[in-house]
Amino acid sequence: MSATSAPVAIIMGSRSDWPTLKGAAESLDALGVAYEAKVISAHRTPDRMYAFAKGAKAAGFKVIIAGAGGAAHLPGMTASLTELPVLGVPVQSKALSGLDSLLSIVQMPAGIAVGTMAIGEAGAKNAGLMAAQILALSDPALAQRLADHRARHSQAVSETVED
Ligand code: RP5
Repeated sequence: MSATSAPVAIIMGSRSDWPTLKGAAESLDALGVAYEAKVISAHRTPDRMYAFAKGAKAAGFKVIIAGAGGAAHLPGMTASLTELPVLGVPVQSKALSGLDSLLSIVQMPAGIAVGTMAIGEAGAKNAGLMAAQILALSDPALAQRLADHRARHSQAVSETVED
């Protein structure tokens, strides 16, 4: 895998996951954090998943956001192949509304960690924020942008119930 200047990789099992995972991209855009987005399926492109996960740290990535739906083994399999932190986003499935995705990602046996987010767009947006928070531990300028972002988020909440 070629070197990257983006600290975050957003990977997903299908192009059909992008409408959900772009929530993570939007959070990262808002905070000025670069990312690369790729379609990598654990069961349809296992060799691509293996090559990506094994090479991700050496390529320069610091955090991986992995989204998938249904039998969503992409986050756990990726986490098993890299020491980088992996944030799993359960994509809302047609059959079970994402409960299948959630349980597939969240129930990791002890020993390999995946940080599991909420189902769907909220989970993807929060995955972007969490990735930025991890990076901000060693990036004071990003920490300040995060603090400003939170302040704006808070200020947007009106105390009154009517306009
Ligand atoms: C999973 O199957 C993907 O993560 C996606 O959420 C789901 C459906 O994929 P498509 O059939 O739309 O490609 O692997």
